[in-house]
Formats: sequence, structure tokens, C-alpha cells
Amino acid sequence: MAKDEKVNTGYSSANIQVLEGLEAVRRRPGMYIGSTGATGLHHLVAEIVDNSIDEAMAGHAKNIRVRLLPDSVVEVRDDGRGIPVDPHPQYKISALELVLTKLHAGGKFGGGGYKVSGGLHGVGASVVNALSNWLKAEVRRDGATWEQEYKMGEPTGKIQKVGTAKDTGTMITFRPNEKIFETIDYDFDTIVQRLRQHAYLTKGVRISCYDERDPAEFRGMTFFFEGGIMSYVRHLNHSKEAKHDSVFYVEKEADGVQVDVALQYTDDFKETLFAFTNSIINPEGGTHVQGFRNALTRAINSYARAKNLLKEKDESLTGDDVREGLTAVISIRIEEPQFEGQTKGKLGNTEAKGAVESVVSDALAIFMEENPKEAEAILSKVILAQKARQAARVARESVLRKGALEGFTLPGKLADCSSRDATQSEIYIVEGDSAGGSSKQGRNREFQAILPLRGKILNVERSRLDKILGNNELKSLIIAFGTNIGEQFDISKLRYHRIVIMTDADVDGSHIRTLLLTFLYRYMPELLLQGHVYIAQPPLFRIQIGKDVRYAFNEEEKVLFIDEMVKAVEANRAAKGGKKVEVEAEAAEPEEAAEKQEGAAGEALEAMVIGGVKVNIQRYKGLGEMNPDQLWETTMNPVSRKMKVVRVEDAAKADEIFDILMGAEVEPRKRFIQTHAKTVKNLDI
Ligand code: 0RA
Repeated sequence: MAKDEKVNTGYSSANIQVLEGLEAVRRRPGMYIGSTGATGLHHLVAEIVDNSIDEAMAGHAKNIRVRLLPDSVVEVRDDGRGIPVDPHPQYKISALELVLTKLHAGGKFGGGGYKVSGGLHGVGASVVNALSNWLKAEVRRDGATWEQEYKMGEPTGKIQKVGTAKDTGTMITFRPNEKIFETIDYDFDTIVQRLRQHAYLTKGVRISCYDERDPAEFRGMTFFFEGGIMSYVRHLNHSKEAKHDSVFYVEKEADGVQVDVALQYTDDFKETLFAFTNSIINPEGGTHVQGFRNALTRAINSYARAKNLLKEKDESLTGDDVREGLTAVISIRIEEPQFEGQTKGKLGNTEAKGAVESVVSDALAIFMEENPKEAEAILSKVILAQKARQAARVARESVLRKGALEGFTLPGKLADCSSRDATQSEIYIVEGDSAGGSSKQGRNREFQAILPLRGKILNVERSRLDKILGNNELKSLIIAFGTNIGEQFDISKLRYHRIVIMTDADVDGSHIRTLLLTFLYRYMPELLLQGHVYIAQPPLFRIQIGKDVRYAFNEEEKVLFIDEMVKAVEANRAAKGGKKVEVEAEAAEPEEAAEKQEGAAGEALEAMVIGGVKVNIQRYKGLGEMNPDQLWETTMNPVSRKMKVVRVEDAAKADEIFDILMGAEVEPRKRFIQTHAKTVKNLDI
């Protein structure tokens, strides 16, 4: 036949065509292997290994061995059928030579079980050959061992029978060209990592790797995972808390697509999902992942509905709900994969979507029916995820909705200031009605507003935003500030540039202060960042000698002030010819005479006589004990008061203290941080 003749007489011309192909590879290696750096170098090993993996996937090879030898030589050996060595009827050269000298010859011929190719970029062994100083192929088949060698992709001779063989298999040994590659130094760990992944994805294959480059640093690893991707899922979850014992696993063909899926839920909040096509990872997912997600959402919803686990009849678990805590591996095998996206990391085949979707839907439904305990664990996890999401959404949409808080009249208990200049205005958040009373009377109503809060304002379950924002005390606060909250927070609407927290110097006071700071830290961190939040510093003691009055903020000050004041009286007396009085710092202790009285407002009054000087000391237990004038003078008058500005770190500490105070669980807190990553910018999720 003319055609045959042409091939026949054109044996060399067919060869020339092939060699031209490899010439292109040698000229522009980056086009075929991505780069000529370390990554490209490791691609060479991957290419050769992939061919053996294909043979294992076809069910013929059980063992694959990779050896890194001195002088950058790599040897890859499998116990498959061996690449055919007899002349190909059409090309007249052996399949072996075709594979090694013809671009893309890899998976495209041979037929049968060899149809599915895993080749990294589908370029095959010929590219490795083209970029290698030398390459040797050794085939054991039909009782014989055959060999052929190549230099830069060209055979140095014909294939030769070199001996007998009891078993079958293929062994490729090659040495990359050092002029083409920037480095020919392999990284053992990089190779091992890829081999481990292969072992998970090709169930039952044993893959070994030995580093024999330097006898002093010999290393070896062997991978064998009977459970395949089921083992992979267990490995991914080994440091996590699994929600159920048995891993869901399905392996089935549909519409020409071999589908393998394994999954297990953990108490994590994230999803861990790896998708592969023909053992190639698809970092950007693709149609198989879409099909998987559809199936997962559908199967779990049907189960939940059938078992009456959803509160409302028409309620559904969303894709996000069923992803939380999921660890899944999707591995498909398909004849002609099409990859899309920037890095060709996304599968595009439409048939993969339907195949994965139907296989997983059916199998997952059966799994849940047959494993009610696992199903229950999965459902409780996803329903928890749903509740958290709903709470967050309700908070965002209804309470935080733009304008939801606008138009609300200012709270009745707010004693507002008359100034409308926010930069000059202050709001005092005070604890309880009695302190509210004194501060309302004592304030300068021109620029000072008072908002009294009652009791435990924030003692609500922390993860439930909707509840927190349904709290009347907090609503008053938000409306009074004018800024709104969370994502709708707008600092330009702030009605007071100084927000002053004024609580008693006791346990309750510090508790309320902590709760308030926690609230601000979480929902209005901008206020803290911009230094709008202060803590009032009311005095602890009022010291009076005659008409001289001083306020002390702590014990040390009290002692010091008494000393100074008594000395002043003494100096005054001395000036008038009186006798000298010795006063030690300790004199504050009522050593000479002391009488205790009960003040009108219930405050502790203490009077002592030091060297004939009568000292009155009043200890304030609460703000309510101060009369309006005293409160103004000591705590509210901008000229004489002390205030502490709250820094973000202080509030963060309060947030921690809140945990201790409320004995909160870790889960809702983690969830909170996740939900509000946008608000709390300085928390790294
Ligand atoms: C084509 C056909 C047959 C085997 C192979 C290719 C094969 C290729 C590689 C590459 C590395 N290891 C390999 N092992 C086998 C089988 C032909 C037959 O025996 O029926």
C-alpha cells in the first residue's frame, strides 16, 4: 500500500519529523516543562514517574521505585507490563522508541487500560529524553530484557535484547543536561512529597524513594496506602478532632468519568478540600468540585428534611453551612482533561460535574442511611454552622442594616448636652441611677451628656449577635453615639468625641467597665483606635482639714496629702508662734484618736487628730456617694479631672478578661472572630 510504503521508505522522514519535534523542546524547554529552574528539573522526575503511575492505575504495576543516584542520575522502575518493544505496525519503530522520541505520544496509543494519562502536562517521557544528556530504557517482557540508549533525545542505537527476564517491567534512567537547567540538584523532600500524594491517589501501589547520591546521607521512604484517598482524609485530619469515626468513601464510574471521593467532618471552622484530575492537583477546583458541592448540599438537605432536623419546613442548609469543618478529597480520572484558568489549575470538562454530582449524591444518601451515628454527627455540625451563620446574618441584616438604627429617637434616659459640636461634646456612661443623678446635676450641660446604664448590660451569650444587639442598654448606647455598628459603623456620625466610662471603684464597677470595653473593642474598634474612649478617674478619698480639701486617688496619695496638709497647718501655727508637730507618713493611721461616723449618704467617714490637727477622711465607695459638686470638681471638670485614655491593647485585655469572667467556650469565640474578621481588623484569622 502506498501509505505503508510511504511510511516504510520514509522511515527516516518519520524520524526527522520526530526529531524536529524534540528539537523544539531543546530550543525552548520552558515551553514544555514550565521552567529550567528547580521546578522544571523536578518536573522531569514527575513525568517519568507519571508513566509508571499510569501503568499502576491500569492495574498492572504494583511497585514503583525511584532512586536518586550520584551525578544527578535518576532511575525510575516499575513492575508493570513493560513498554512494548516490537515494531509498531504503523510507525515501524517500537512503542518504546515512540514514547521516548515523539511528543505527546505518551498516553495516546496503546489503547485498553492505558487510555487514561496522568502526565504532568501531558508532554511525556520524550521531553525528558530531549533534555537529558543520556537516557537508558530497560524493558523486561516476554522472558527477555531489552535495552536502548539515547543522547539528547536521539537513540544511540537500536533496541537490543540484553538478557532473559523472569518478570516484567520498565526502568528509565536519565541524566538531565546541566547546560539547559540552572540546577541539576534534586531536592529529596520535594520528590517524596509528590510520591506520597501519588500513593494516596493510587490505592494499593507501593512507591519507594531512595536518596543514594551520598552514601553518608542515605535516605529512603516507602508509601503504601491501602485506603487510598480515604487514608488521605484521615491523614489530613490527624491533628483535628473528627466528628465521626468512619470516613465516607465512594469509588464509581459515571459517564466515562472515574470518580473517587472521600470525606470526613471535624470540629474545624474551615474547609479542607483537595481536588485532582488524573492525579494532577487542581488548586482552582473546577467542574468536579462544583458537582461535589451540589451533591453534598443536596444529600445533607434531603437527609435533614427526611429526619425532620430543620426547624422550618422550607429552611435549607446552605453550601457554606455544609462546608464548615469538611475535609474532602476528590479524585477523578478522565480521558481528555481540559484545564482552564491562569495556571491551568481548574478543570473545565462539563461531564465531570454531572458525574461527580450523581455519584456523590447517591452514595452519600446511602452512607447516611446506613450509618445513622455518622449522619447525626454530620448534621449536628452543619446545623450548628447554620445557626451561627443565621445569627450573624440577622445581626447584620436587621439590626445593623443601614438606617435600622437611624430615625430612632435618642434614648429617654440620655441627658444630652446642648452643644451640637461633636468635637467639643462628651458623653459619660455611668453606672446606676444614683450616680446618674449626681452626674446629671454636677455636669456642664453645655457640652456634657450623661447616659446611665442599669446592671449587667452585656451578660448575654457572646456568640449570639442578634441577642447582644437586642439588648436595650446597648441599643441606647449605639443610638446615642450615632455611629451605628459593625459593617455599618461610620465614625463621621459620632456625636461625642470623648466617650467617658465612669463606673464605681469596686468589683461591679470593674465588671461593667470590662463588658463595655469588650463591646467597644469588638463592635466599634475604630473608636479605640482614634482615642475617643476614656475612663473617668473618680477619687477614692476626700481629705479635709478645716477649709482645706484635697482628693486622693489611692492610698499612697492619701498618706502623702495628709502629711502635706498637716505640715501646712503646722507651718501656719509656727508662723503664729504655736508648737511644732511631728508628722510621719504613718500618721495617717489613726494612732492618736479616731472616731468613726456614718455620713449622710452612707459613706465611711473617719476623723483623726494628728498633733492636735483634726483630719477628716472620707472614703468613696461609689460615685453615688459624691454630691454633684464634688463629682464635678473631682471627675468631670476638664480643668481638674483625671482621665485615662483607653488604648486598643487595654480593650483587647478586657476582651480576654471577659472570657475569664464569663467562662466562655472557645468555639463561639472562634466563630465570632471568623464572622467578624472585617470588623476586627487586627485579628489574623
Ligand atoms: C503501552 C502499552 C503497554 C504498556 C505500556 C505502554 C507501559 C508504559 C510505561 C511507561 C512506564 N512504565 C510503563 N509500563 C507500561 C502494554 C502493552 C501490553 O503488554 O499489552
